[in-house]
Amino acid sequence: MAIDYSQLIPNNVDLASDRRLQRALENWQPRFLDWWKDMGPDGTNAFDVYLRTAVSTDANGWANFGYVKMPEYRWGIFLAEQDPNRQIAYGDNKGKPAWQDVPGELRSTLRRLIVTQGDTEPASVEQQRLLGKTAPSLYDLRNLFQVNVEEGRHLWAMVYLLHAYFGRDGREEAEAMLERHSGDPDKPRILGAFNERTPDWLSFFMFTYFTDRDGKYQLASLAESGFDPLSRSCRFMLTEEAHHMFVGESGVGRIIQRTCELMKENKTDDVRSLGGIDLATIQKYLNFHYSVSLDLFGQEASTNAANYYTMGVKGRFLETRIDDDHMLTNASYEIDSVEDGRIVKKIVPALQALNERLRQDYIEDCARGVLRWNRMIEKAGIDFEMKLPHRAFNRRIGAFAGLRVSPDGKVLSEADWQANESKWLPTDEDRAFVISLMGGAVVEPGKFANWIAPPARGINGQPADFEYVRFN
Ligand code: BYC
Repeated sequence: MAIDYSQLIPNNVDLASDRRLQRALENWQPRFLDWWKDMGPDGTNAFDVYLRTAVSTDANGWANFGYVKMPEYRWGIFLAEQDPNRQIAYGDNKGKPAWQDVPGELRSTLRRLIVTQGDTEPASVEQQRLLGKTAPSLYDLRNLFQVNVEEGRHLWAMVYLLHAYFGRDGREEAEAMLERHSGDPDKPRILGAFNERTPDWLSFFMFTYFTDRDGKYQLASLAESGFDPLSRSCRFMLTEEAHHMFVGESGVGRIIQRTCELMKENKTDDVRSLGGIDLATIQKYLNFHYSVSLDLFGQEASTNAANYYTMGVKGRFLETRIDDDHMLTNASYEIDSVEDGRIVKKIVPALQALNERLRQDYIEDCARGVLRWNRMIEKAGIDFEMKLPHRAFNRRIGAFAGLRVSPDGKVLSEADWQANESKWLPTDEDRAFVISLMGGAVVEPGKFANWIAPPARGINGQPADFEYVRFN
């Protein structure tokens, strides 16, 4: 399905046939652009960036690369192709045709989920606003900007749904998306991880590895929604998300590779003195970003999640591929829980455990990349293993919030936690060190900062020394 680029707002939803909706979105567009200029990548409006833009929503629609000034990026409304026979796959409405409009009784639930999803997108752009100033290469700078414009487009995807299906409430929510800001004490973003800072590139790569991966799992669950326009929006967003996780995995991998090179060449563990990031510090950043991202899945036992599923609003990861009754009324699921200050296994109704089940899918996915990083370390002949900490480590949401737990899952006294925290989570000194490595941006084509290895290949078949960003 081709995208109509002749319109002010590119789209594949025949926006021109609904003048009211078109006008409402055209009204929101300049406010979005103002927000981009104020809160988006700082000082970049004149840069020409080698970006990828969607020209159609099928698998081949992504092969379109060219130089774009970011404020001129064609943010638009792209939904995956409609399946006219699509049925709701689970819950009480299983087997009924997917809804093309919002059922009245699900209005506030759906609006809330769409707002929560939408809120994360501009939040991440705000978090990454200053990173361009310390980019380790033009290649990385371009990848950051690609991620940023696509998060902007994901906001458009949710704002379209709010405008098209939720009337005045939806329009107000769309305005509020540009009024809340990451870390703002008065009007913060909705979910915790999106109010943390992303002050350096190690944090950025960890964020795109771990937090964008929450995006993958949440979007995949919403892609199972009985509300078809939401499902179709999320399915297309998932194709964009994959690149963000690639940036994360390869970014962390390249830092590890460089660290291993420095260790081997100089026969020392003291990588910091050589201007690299030691493996122990990388592990601490991993611990932080992973645990903060685990919180994004919500409570282990959640009646909200049970209701979403029963109503047909939010499914499981790859719902239709799961071999069960897709009702779960009699099923149970084992979760970790806390009793008398101890972590214990508990069997709960499967419907209540859906957040935890999604978190489990996510954990297994996270582990695969860690395995690949460990293979690199092993290949370099270095005796160190990156590990995902226990799911109860450093949690603020859910059963483990407030409990002190070590990375290997031991419940600790407050005093033991205090005595060890600096070994497990980045300290102010660690953060200051990592930031100190990231002086000015490396802007010479083909050059890379000392603390990161070049990528295995360039973007779209271009060489590593391609001029991915022109500063003008
Ligand atoms: N922070 O029953 P529960 C992405 C609240 S990332 C603050 O577990 P539920 C991206 C919760 O709202 C994907 N509050 O709730 C990545 C509830 O409040 P009420 C984002 C939290 O609804 C990188 C209460 O605690 N998308 O796309 O089952 C870059 C009870 O909790 C948090 C989505 O999240 C938290 N972490 O689960 C860019 C999908 N967790 O009712 C983009 C949409 C829970 O007591 N959201 N609470 O007032 C959802 O599906 C659900 O809202 C959640 C929470 C899974 C987040």
